[in-house]
Amino acid sequence: MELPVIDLESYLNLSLEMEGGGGGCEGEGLDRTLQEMCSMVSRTLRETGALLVKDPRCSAEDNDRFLDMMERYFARSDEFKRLQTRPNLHYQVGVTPKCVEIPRSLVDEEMQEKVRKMPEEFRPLLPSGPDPKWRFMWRIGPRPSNTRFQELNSEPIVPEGFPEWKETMDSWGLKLISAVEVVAEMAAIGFGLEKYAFTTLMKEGPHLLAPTGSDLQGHGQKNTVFAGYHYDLNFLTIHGRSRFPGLNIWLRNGEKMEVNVPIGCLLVQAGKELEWLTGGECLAGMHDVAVTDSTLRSIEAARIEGRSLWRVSSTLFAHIASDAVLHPLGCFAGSPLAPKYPPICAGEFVEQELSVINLKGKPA
Ligand SMILES: O=C(O)CCC(=O)C(=O)O
Ligand SMILES: [Fe+2]
Repeated sequence: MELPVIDLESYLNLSLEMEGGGGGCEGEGLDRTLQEMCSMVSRTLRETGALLVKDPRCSAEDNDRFLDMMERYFARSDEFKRLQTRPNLHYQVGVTPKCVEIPRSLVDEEMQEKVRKMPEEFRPLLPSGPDPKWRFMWRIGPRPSNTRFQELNSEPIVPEGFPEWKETMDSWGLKLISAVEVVAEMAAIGFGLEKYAFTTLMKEGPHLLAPTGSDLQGHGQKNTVFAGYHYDLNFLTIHGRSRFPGLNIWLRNGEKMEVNVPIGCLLVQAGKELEWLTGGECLAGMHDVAVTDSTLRSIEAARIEGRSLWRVSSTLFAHIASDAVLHPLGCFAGSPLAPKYPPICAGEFVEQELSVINLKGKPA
């Protein structure tokens, strides 16, 4: 099974035409096409926990510029990178060194039990320790001036020798946010909710651009797990294409699938906040990142071409605003599973999730 690619440009154009008043039969046709595209988004998220999209505002060149800078950064010495760590701020800004982040499957016994019962061909590799990947955290977008969940008051960290850092992070991060907002609108329509049901809740959310850096030179052996089996606790995660494959997702039917992101496309994944808002209609997508046969082939190609052997993901965690209340929305309020998703402030939910993996500052 291949994930379909959703063209956000068609949605943007069609909704503009609709607003322009495509009346009568033509309007109904537009309406139907738009509805079908949105149903495709919600159906794919529900069945696979993931979605491929193409957004003309997020070009392959933008992604490359971001990856080039991050490859250069992660290639610097551990000693240099450790200058950007803020353990006292729970790594909420700056770099998180390798072997600090704890994947949920390492500490969640219920999850481990489920994994053990999975058929062998789809069973993830259970991690034996923290993830050997690095990560850089950079906040994106405005935060509320008045909130019950004040983020630690810290300036963003800019590594020395990277004059383009702020502009590159902000511009790529904001582009990814615009794309994820369109997906959120389409998903809301597809799930039968009001168009802005999700995006209103995302306003001033604690969004984080949080690229990972995995050293394939030092840890390039088959089956090395860079990010142990987990779900993301935020609303929707969006990534630009990585230069090395390795991300596996688990479909709702239990099958495992390696994701192949075509050039110029973005990958979106359903997080736990989306699961909450849909009362379990759309579950948070389980995934991991490991060295697979296709990663090995890409490593070989990169070696021959003399390219960087750092696998960079341009992960952005889009969140629901901390003060907004998570609860099953609209038609999902009456679903039989709704009692599993009682109302809770998104900020409190995030704190609760982080306390399980025992890392206050980890976003997802
Ligand atoms: O490195 C990646 O491609 C994604 C890692 C991941 O799943 C995460 O950061 O939550
Ligand atoms: Fe993840």
